[in-house]
Amino acid sequence: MNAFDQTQDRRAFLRTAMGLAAGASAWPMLATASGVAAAADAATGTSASSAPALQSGARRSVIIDCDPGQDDAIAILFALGASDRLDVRAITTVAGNVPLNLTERNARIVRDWAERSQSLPVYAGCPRPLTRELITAANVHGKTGLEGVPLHEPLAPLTPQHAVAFLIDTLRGAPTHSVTLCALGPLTNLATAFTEAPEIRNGIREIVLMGGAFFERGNITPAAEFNIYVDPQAAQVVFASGVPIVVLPRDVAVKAPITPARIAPIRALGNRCGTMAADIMAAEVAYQKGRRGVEEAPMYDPCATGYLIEPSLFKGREVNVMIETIGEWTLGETVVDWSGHSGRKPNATWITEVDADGFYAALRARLATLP
Ligand SMILES: [Ca+2]
Repeated sequence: MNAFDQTQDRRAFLRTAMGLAAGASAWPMLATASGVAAAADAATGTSASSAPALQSGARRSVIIDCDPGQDDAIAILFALGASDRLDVRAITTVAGNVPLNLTERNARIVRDWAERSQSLPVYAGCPRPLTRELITAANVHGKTGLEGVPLHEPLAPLTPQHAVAFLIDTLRGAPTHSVTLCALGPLTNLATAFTEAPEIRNGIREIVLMGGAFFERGNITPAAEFNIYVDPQAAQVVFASGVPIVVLPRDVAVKAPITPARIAPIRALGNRCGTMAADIMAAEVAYQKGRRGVEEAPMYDPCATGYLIEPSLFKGREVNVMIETIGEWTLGETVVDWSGHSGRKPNATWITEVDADGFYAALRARLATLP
């Protein structure tokens, strides 16, 4: 561990000691509202210059909660390239694919690629799942979490507030049903915020998340998908929250696989963000080729931002989803009542179909607007 990591670890520890261990009342509820407003202003300025078809009212206010992570990085760039549709107000990070000190650092590196170092705040959140030990996917995403691309020292620091405190602050002050949460990692930050301040659910328009598997088998165990498996207790809190949820599961990720033929037009963009995305996708395909002998990789997190940008590319069904939190062999399984046997009320829209060619065309078009 180098000096940078040690510093990050100590900072993460201090934040946790100040925040989660002591409860919401001890969290610094300082004036983030002004920080968010400044970020929103900057984002609006960006969109005005780069997005001619800006339509007022159609633009969603979004917070991206993530664990970058190769596919998170592409998902973030996809969202930032769609500033006519999405007002990305902040990135909150959580432990998942790699430990928190790396996910928050990687989020700051990705915003640098998009030249949003000053106008897009990054907050670090929970360093471990609610009750379980952290399981990472460093075998897939590499030791840094962003295997396949050169990494620089981030240009700007974290915003010094716990991500959960930021979520509570922001959602409390938000107009009713106004903020979309795009969740791309384990749901620990969201569950902690909902538990500490249940009233903040009122500020949320929708949660659009990547996670789960039903028609496809799991990817971390035979039964479970990684994001849900890492923190099933958190996932159950979120799915029981009553907030509208759209799920982009493995079922749809495998229907828009990354292939060399789909990487080529993105690489041909020639800009920094297109090249980074292409290099990451190539690393994902190389990993799958080594592991399974096939030259394609599932497209995970970008499906969630893709849904926010072009919902007409996706199809799904309103269903009841429960999370297995005690199973001996099925921990973290998403139990989807596709046929309505249970009589339980639908609590999510489960996406199963995507227009894959349309999706990659949209991704390329959005990456093209970035530096
Ligand atoms: Ca992720």
